[in-house]
Formats: sequence, C-alpha cells, structure tokens
Amino acid sequence: MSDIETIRDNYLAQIADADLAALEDIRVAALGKQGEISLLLKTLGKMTPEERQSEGPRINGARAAVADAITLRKEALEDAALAQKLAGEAIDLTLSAHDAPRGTIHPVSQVMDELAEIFADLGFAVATGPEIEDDWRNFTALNIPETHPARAMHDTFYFPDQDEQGREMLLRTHTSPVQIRTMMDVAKRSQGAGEPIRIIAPGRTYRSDSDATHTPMFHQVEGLVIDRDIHMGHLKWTLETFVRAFFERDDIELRMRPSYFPFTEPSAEVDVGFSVEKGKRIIGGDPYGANGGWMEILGSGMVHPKVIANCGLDPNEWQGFAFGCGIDRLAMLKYGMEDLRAFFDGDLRWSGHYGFGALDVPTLSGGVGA
Ligand code: 2NM
Repeated sequence: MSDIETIRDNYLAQIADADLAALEDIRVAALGKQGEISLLLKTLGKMTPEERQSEGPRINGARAAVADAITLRKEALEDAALAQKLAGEAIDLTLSAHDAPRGTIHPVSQVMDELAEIFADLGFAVATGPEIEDDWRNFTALNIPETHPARAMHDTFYFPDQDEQGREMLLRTHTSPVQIRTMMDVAKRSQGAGEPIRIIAPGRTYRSDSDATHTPMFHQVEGLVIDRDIHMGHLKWTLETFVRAFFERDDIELRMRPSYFPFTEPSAEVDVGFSVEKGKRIIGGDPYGANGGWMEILGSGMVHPKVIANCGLDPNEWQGFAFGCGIDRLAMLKYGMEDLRAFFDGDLRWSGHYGFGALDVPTLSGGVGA
C-alpha cells in the first residue's frame, strides 16, 4: 500500500495547477465511488481495532484535505473567471453619450401660437370645440342647405350612428361649429340679450380629400366678431393688420373679391399681394411690378342674419364678420415648405431643414429664431 501522505500530497499538487475540468477528474479519481482514497477508507472495516485507530485519522485526514483543496481551488477558479468576465464587460464612462434626438415645435403649432398672439393684441380670445360634431352645428346652423355639395358623402366623414337627438354625427369639416357654439353660449348666458364676441377658432378639420395639396385632416383658423354696427371696414382692417403682423411686413396689400358662402352676406375672397425679390416670390411688395400678383389666402364676409338668428341672437341688433383660412397653407407660405404631405410625416430632418430647432424658443409673433 502506498503511503497515505504521499497519495494526499500527490493529489494536492495536481489540484494546485488544475483547471475546472481537471478538478472534476481529480475528484472522481480520489473521492469518487471507486476513488483511490474512497477505496482506502473501505479497508478500515477489515482492520484490527488497533490498526483502525492509527490508520483511520490518517485516511480521513487525507480525504478531508483533498476535498477542502478541491473546494478552495474551484472557488478560486470561479472567482477568477467572473473577474475576467466583468473586466471584459466594463463600461467606459469617459465616452461621451449619443445625443438623444430632440423634438422640435411643429410648424402648424408654431403658426397657431403666432395667430393666438397676434389676435390677442386685437382683443380676440381663442375658442375651441369638439372635432366630432353633429350636422346641425356643422351645416344647418350655418345656412348650408341639405343639397349643398359640401354635405355629400365624398366630402364629409360621417359616423354610422346618429346621436340621441337623431342628428347625423361627423368629423367637423371646418371650425365654424365653434363659432356657432360660442354664439349660442352667449345667447343662453345673456338670455337672448347678446353681448359682443371676438374669437378665433383654430384647430383640426376633416374632409375626404387626399392629393398633393389636400390631406384628409388639415388645420383651419376662423375668426368671428359680433357687435353693434360692425361693417366690412372693420373686417378689412382686421385682416390687413393680421396679415402684416403674421408675415412681418408693412407693405402687404389686400384685395377683396366678391364671392359666395352660404353663411356670409356679402362674402369676399381675400388675396394678398406678392412680388419677386432676388428671384424669390415673397408676400408683400408691389403686386403690380414685374412677376408680381395676387394670391388667395382667406375667405370672409358679414355673418348671414339667418346664422345669427339660428344661434338665438337678434340680427337686427347684432352684426359681425367672420373669416377662415388654412393654417397649413399659412405655414407653407411663411416658412417656405413646398410639400403639404411632409407636414404629417414626423421627420425631424424636415423640421430642422426649415429652421425649426429644439433650442429655438419660439417668440410667438416673431416666428422661428427671431
Ligand atoms: C370662412 C369664410 C367666411 C365663417 C362664418 C362663420 C360663422 F359661424 F360665424 F357663421 N364662421 N366662419 C366663415 C366665413 C368662414 O372660411 C373660408
């Protein structure tokens, strides 16, 4: 029989250099069922009590020494492996981080802010209302007859069900129902007596129309003034003042052409004069000069007496004017965008290209970066 201490030291030496796989082989060879030290332990049973007393502690001591050495070596190897793995995965905190993409104000929101600011200076409040309306507020109250083409299915998005009052429900085709609601609220609050109104109603509007210059959802602003003795002169001055403030030029001419809307009488389409400066078309300047001309931007008129009466106000006491225009188009004209559809793509390169940056704090009436 080999000397037990020699066997033990032989295993301890192997364990000291073993990797994890070799360690398992050593454990089986020494301490497994048929292991060298396990077999030695079995010989104890056949020994005399005297032999057992002297050999037992030596063999058990060798078994414990080898088992402890395996455990310690295994822990050391696992710790080293973990340390190496962590070192490989270390994050270098001195590297600068990627810039998170920052949003920009949308040109439509920017223009809505500018409109609110400009009209606030003229004493107008901002009024809003629901985008889902009934056909009475969207059409009937506005003196738009049942036969008017704007009511046809191809223009208006109707809902399949009527409301509790049996009215057709639809996505508003203009923001005029906000004016209707405002006039009705005033009539109710004053018990029919009436009071002056000055509001603009900006917001989303919907028509079943889609091509390069039309999107099914678009943005409108409409304005309404109701008071005693309001006339077309007030309308023209208000629109002139608005357009000059919005485009930031004092030399913008307005031209009003007779037109027709069911909800105004008389009605006028409003053009702004443009001219060409340094090869670029700009709003303002001399519309009668070379390459100058007129561009339609607004519809307007004196609110039809029937509309005022439909809202519960006395048209013999209260008159007013109203106007409407597309916000998307205003934004394109002011900031130079050419494709309407890009307004709804959400591409930050597009807004950045036209000067809308996250760090520009919009100055309401001053435009971007002013
Ligand atoms: C326009 C053109 C002309 C308008 C009229 C009204 C109301 F409710 F007061 F009758 N709101 N908006 C109006 C008038 C809108 O848009 C081209």
